[in-house]
Amino acid sequence: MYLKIVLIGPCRSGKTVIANFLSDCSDSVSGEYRPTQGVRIVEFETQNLNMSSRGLKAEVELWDCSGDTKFEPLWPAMYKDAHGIVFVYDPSLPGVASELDNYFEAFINESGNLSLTNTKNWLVIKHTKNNDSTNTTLSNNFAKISQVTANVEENGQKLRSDFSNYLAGLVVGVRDRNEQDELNILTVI
Ligand SMILES: Nc1nc2c(ncn2[C@@H]2O[C@H](COP(=O)(O)OP(=O)(O)OP(=O)(O)O)[C@@H](O)[C@H]2O)c(=O)[nH]1
Ligand SMILES: [Mg+2]
Repeated sequence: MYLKIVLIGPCRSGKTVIANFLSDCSDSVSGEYRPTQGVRIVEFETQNLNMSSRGLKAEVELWDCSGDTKFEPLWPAMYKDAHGIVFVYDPSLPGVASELDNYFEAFINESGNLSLTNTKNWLVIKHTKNNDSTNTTLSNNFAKISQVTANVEENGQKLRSDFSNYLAGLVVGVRDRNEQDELNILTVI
């Protein structure tokens, strides 16, 4: 099974660091900030997901998107045919709540991608890079979404397992939808 997942959120929130970590490209965080130019796609296979998805493997295509609005013309390519969306934010950066609302509007409300309107296919990662205690409250758009807190350096294992649970849910959802599609075809025939 193939899954396309979009990673979006403000600049400097750590999307590239998280994408590298989850795809096993890198376990270390280098201090140098290199903004993603447009989008970068990393691919990996899921390993052991949880019980409900036992036996199901997925090829994950993680779209590590730039948070810069100058790349807005690329947004339609980013959300097209995506199965899931992961919002990443750093609560210590200013203005992130309204930036997240902008992505929400474009990727969920206006994209026309039905998979992305299903709250089960969303994940919010609150990424705390340092021990800054500044906090941010997200708008009501995000009230129903499961939110996890991550810190790649201090507890990468937790991020891996939270992400794995999210993937397991996606895999089961996509499988059920495929089965339903097959049933629908059979009843038409
Ligand atoms: N110490 C520490 N630094 C981090 C961590 N995550 C990200 N950083 C740093 O924060 C900066 C931004 O991280 P990126 O992952 O490049 O941010 P991004 O969300 O991909 O940004 P754009 O590509 O511009 O949208 C870089 O300098 C990273 O090294 C972390 O967990 N710990
Ligand atoms: Mg990046």
